[in-house]
Amino acid sequence: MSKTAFITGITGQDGYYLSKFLLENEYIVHGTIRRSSSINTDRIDDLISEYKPKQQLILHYSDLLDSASIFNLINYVEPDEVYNLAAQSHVAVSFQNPIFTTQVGTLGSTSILEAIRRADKNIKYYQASSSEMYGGSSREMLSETSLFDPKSPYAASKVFAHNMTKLYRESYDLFCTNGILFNHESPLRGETFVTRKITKAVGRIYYNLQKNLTLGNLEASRDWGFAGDYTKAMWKMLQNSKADDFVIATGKSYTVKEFAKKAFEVVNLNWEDFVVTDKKYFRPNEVDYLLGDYSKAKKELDWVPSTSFDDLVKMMVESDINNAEKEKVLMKKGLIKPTWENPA
Ligand code: NAP
Ligand code: F7E
Repeated sequence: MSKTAFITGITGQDGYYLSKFLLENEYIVHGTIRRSSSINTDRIDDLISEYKPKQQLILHYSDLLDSASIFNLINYVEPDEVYNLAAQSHVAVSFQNPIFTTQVGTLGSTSILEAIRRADKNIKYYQASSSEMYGGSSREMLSETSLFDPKSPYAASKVFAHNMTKLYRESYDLFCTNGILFNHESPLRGETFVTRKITKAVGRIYYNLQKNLTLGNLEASRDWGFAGDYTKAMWKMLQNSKADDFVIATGKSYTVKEFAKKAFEVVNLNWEDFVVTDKKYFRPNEVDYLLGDYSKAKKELDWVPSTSFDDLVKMMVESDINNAEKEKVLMKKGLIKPTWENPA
């Protein structure tokens, strides 16, 4: 019999890759979308066309801050697995919207855990924890036992949700798992995260739609992997014999500068001719360096990353070259206008 998954945040980057993987593996997928004044399902439109008519993909309006809708949906859907991916996930924006970010991160996860506890203790739960929780002040390889030292409202809310997930696991014997995922990217990454901001600009600069690229701290270093690999790890965590916490990473760290250099090299351009910096993109508090040790996931889940840094950069640049080519045609026809400056 097909399993049923319930995914919050299905319209985000990870929501797309996770639901695609589950749908291809015969799951029935229920996802939550937020009501907004403009349509926000762009990333999953292809999945909707293919799987909604078969009633394999079902969408519901919900917001993590509406605990009644969470309770009602968990009871109505009766899922085997719940993946809590919803969050205000932008670290810089979390300094500007600290209350909203904290409410979604803390109350949202608690509402789901409480709904599961009351509805059915056999439901397996995945919490989207983050490498941001570590704070990144040292150069050590970070594992499940490393200490947390959050440096943003976003990271602090993730630490709370992480602890509640562990607390529900230990207090009520629920299958509650934390995936401590390091940065993961793809052609569907939000355009205000640094990797996608860079690859989008490379495409537009290549087609003369943009002159330069303004970034913040070029020295920050991240352990960047491919989102498609990481969402498979989420699923593996819920198929494991016991609930636990797992670090998912590549074990390699590169600076923002190195990412930019590599991205411009894909189209034979020199990054230094185009990249400028502006203090407005620096954060009130920075996470300097992140490097993950995924050996527990390798040993217990048989998970390893399959996409190299070079392949990830190339995949993203090539996709954004295609996007820029289409954008140029539409712009020439006057069907779209040049975009405003990237806010983050
Ligand atoms: P994303 O692209 O920003 O997607 C976030 C999703 O959450 C979107 O579907 C968004 O809906 C939804 N959402 C935001 N606020 C909500 C609310 N109040 N109620 C319900 N839904 C809400 O994030 P992602 O990169 O896919 O990341 C998925 C999860 O993993 C997030 O929790 C993130 O914090 C965490 N994480 C990400 C990374 C990474 O490198 N990508 C690493 C570690 C952890 P709209 O489309 O309507 O905005
Ligand atoms: O920044 C620096 C910035 O916004 C990476 C989220 O998915 O991963 C993500 O959080 C680094 C930072 O991602 C710009 O200061 C320089 O040091 O791409 P980012 P993030 O903050 O690491 C973690 C694991 C999550 O959990 C989060 O949800 O790049 N940087 N110049 C810049 N960053 C941005 N956004 N824009 C710049 O212009």
